[in-house]
Amino acid sequence: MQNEQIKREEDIEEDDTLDPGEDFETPVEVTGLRLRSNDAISPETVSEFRGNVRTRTVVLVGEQKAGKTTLLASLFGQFCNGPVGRFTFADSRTLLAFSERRHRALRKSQRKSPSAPRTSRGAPVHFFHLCVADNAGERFNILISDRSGEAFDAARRNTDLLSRLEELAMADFVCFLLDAGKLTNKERRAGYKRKFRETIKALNDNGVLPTTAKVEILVTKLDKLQRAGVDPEVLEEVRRYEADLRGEFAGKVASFEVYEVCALPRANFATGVVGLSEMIDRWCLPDAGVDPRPVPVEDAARHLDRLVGVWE
Ligand SMILES: Nc1nc2c(ncn2[C@@H]2O[C@H](COP(=O)(O)OP(=O)(O)O)[C@@H](O)[C@H]2O)c(=O)[nH]1
Ligand SMILES: [Mg+2]
Repeated sequence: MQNEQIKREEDIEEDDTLDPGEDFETPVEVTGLRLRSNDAISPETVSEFRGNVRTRTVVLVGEQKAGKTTLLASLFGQFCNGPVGRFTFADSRTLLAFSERRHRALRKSQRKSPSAPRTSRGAPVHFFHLCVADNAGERFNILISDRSGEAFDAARRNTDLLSRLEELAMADFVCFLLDAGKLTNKERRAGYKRKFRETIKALNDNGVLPTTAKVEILVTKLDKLQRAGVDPEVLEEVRRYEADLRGEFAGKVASFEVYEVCALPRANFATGVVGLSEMIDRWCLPDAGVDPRPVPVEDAARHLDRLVGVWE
């Protein structure tokens, strides 16, 4: 009897939050309990999820170890600590997945420093859900995709594989993570810069970036540029490269901007966490309004078409 009442209360509570679909729940027959798995959202269920609620979709693109998983873990971590800019945490359908990534990003592992788990090569894309609320209580739902960097690398070299990056078709924002640490290495940076540019080019030239998607270059691991002993020439090199990218792609996509971020400033704590609240601000920015009124036709032949001009 008491159990029934608890269950009814749970159902009521669930009704006014997002419906993630049946697939998110561990089957009752397996556990005997109705518990939500809260794991990251799989590609099969994401469109149903997007159908249920107005959502912004952010696709993180970056080679392995660029810092994709750490970025989303750190973003979640910031919301655990309190408001981030003008937003507070409201809900997440992937709490457990977020918490796990955050825990691993911070945990002291056998390595000398903490790190996020490697997103495995064969693993499909997964989505993390974050719902935030602004001061007026308005809620914004964001889905952030994470997948192995090797998949992007393979698609850059073999464009037949581009169609497998199914998350891109849903993207409102495509964020390319540029690892600032790699730009400090004089021997390797030319190759890295070329590959980074080629990835954007492959995605754009082959039409897999939606025409409305905003492209963001996120220069990650800013702390590595700001630690003691970094040659000031490196900073100039980064600025030059940013300008080159802007020159090449700004006219080709809906919007192209470069932002600096630091998700886990372990190379220089003085850098602090940088750019995450601005990032959330951009991702939640309302779309520019679209005027749905018909446009008058000049010298229209039909009376019907002239009406729009008369009403103006
Ligand atoms: N110094 C520094 N290291 C970072 C930062 N973000 C991520 N990392 C490190 O970069 C490595 C790769 O990060 P990860 O998130 O796993 O990259 P992913 O493969 O793109 O998901 C890990 O060892 C992280 O600790 C950062 O802002 N600063
Ligand atoms: Mg990863």
